Amino acid sequence: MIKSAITVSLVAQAKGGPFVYWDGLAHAAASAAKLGFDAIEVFAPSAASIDRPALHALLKQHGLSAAAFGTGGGWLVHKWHLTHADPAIRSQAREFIRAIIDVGGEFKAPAIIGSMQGKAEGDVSRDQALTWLAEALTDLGAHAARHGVPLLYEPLNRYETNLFNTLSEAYDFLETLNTRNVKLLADLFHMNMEEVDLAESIRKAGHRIGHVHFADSNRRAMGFGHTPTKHIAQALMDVGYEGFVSGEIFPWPDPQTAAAKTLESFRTAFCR
Ligand code: LER
Ligand code: MN
Repeated sequence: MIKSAITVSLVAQAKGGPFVYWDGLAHAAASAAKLGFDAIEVFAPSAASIDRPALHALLKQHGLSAAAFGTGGGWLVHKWHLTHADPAIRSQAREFIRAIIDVGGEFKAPAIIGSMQGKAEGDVSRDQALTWLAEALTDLGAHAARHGVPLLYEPLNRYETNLFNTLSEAYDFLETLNTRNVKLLADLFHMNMEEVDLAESIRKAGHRIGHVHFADSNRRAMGFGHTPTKHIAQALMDVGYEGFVSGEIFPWPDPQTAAAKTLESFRTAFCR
């Protein structure tokens, strides 16, 4: 069963970014449940900032799950990432993510490595950055496995990273790791910029896809841009995808309209 999710940001520094709800976990859970979502995806400033007992209670009260936990707060708040030239910063980035994996594990939800992958710049060559990324993903992927959840690696568009921009490049890289527990996050917004054919790329990545960010071509709710939703949904169903399809989008024209449009497009595309 493919399930629906919608994002909530608890990170003040992310203001203006692609997250739907901004007014805390209680507001997000109540709003998402009212519309009929299966889950919420949480973007928090740190593991410690997540009120776990409150989140457990809210999810239970509203009949929701946690779909995933973003780790990009480590970049936005501290400017840490996994391929930074400074070993102390790389290590802080890794421990920041490890702590979010531990919180996610408690909710049976994976952590996402998106902006925390960093990029090759200055004296750091791409080869060097990829060596550090491989070490970090192997370590953190094995850590996530102890909780019985995968770790999600997200290729980003060229303006956000020069490591991997497409699913197939990232797929080949993940195949070289000493763990099978790192899955791909297919963000349809990034893919719209970088892939030749989104549905075909999804078919090729197949079983490696562990999560989907459901965004239209302009990063608004699916249905507010020109992405061919039906083809993409068909490809996900054909490869037997069973995870969450999560609206990581701008809250345009307002959060509840964006969320409602996401769910309407989700149901049209997947519930047949
Ligand atoms: C994170 O999921 C993402 O898609 C990046 O663009 C960071 O915002
Ligand atoms: Mn994303």
